[in-house]
Amino acid sequence: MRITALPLVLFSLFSATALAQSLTVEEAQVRAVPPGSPTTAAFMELTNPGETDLALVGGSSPLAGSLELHNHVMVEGVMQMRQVETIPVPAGETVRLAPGGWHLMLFELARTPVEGDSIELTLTLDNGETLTVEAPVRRVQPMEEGDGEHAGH
Ligand SMILES: [Cu+2]
Repeated sequence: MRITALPLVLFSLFSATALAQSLTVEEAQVRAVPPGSPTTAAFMELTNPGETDLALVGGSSPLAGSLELHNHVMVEGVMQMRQVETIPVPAGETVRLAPGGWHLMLFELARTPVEGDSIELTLTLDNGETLTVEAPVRRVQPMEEGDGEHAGH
């Protein structure tokens, strides 16, 4: 009895977690990079359907030794990449992580992500919640505008 009850307990815990999930993640993808590249980037759309402002505060991936939140900013006419503490996702809004803007930066890659791979990404929110998504590896177009030193990255 005790043994058969266990999966039910686990199932209800997972259900509770899923119901409590406060951000939805769509279009998650990891950029395909040439062999030997030390870094890659991940992009996605984060939607906050709730009434509480949220923010991404960190993340991790089995692919990467470390993961940082980044943004691109214009500095004296040149697009530069900056590490940021948070990526805000205000209540009722969708925030797009895309080339030339917000993105996740993956460092110390365990292997080269190639098209067809699926990469696990775990996102940490400021409310303590974590979201895990599977992101396919795609060839992502470089940012449409600007040709700063981080273009194509
Ligand atoms: Cu970056």
